Amino acid sequence: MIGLALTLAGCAIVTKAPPVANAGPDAIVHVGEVASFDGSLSIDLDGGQIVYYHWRATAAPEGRETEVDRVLREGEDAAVWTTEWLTGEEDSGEWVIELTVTDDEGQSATDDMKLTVVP
Ligand SMILES: [Ca+2]
Repeated sequence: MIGLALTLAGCAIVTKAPPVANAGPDAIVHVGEVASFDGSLSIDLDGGQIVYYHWRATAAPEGRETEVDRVLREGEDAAVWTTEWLTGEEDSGEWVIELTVTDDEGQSATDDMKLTVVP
């Protein structure tokens, strides 16, 4: 009975848990290509739903610093998306893209991925 009580107590703890963000693997794209992002492996540990995805740049190559903090895509349907623009020569270098997910209880989590644009 002690074991059962501990199990039930454990369940009580996880009935409300924050999500875990997964921004997907680091990626490399060539100039002239689109970039794809996949945050679909993000999960809510208590079985809830992730209701909002928010992607932004947190680091940009030299000369593109004005892009830092720019929101790239957000919304309930923004788990998986592809840029509507082609990368240009000026985008060459390393970017850090941060994904923030929010669950149905308003709790959030972040993860980031590195996007490298090569000529
Ligand atoms: Ca939750």
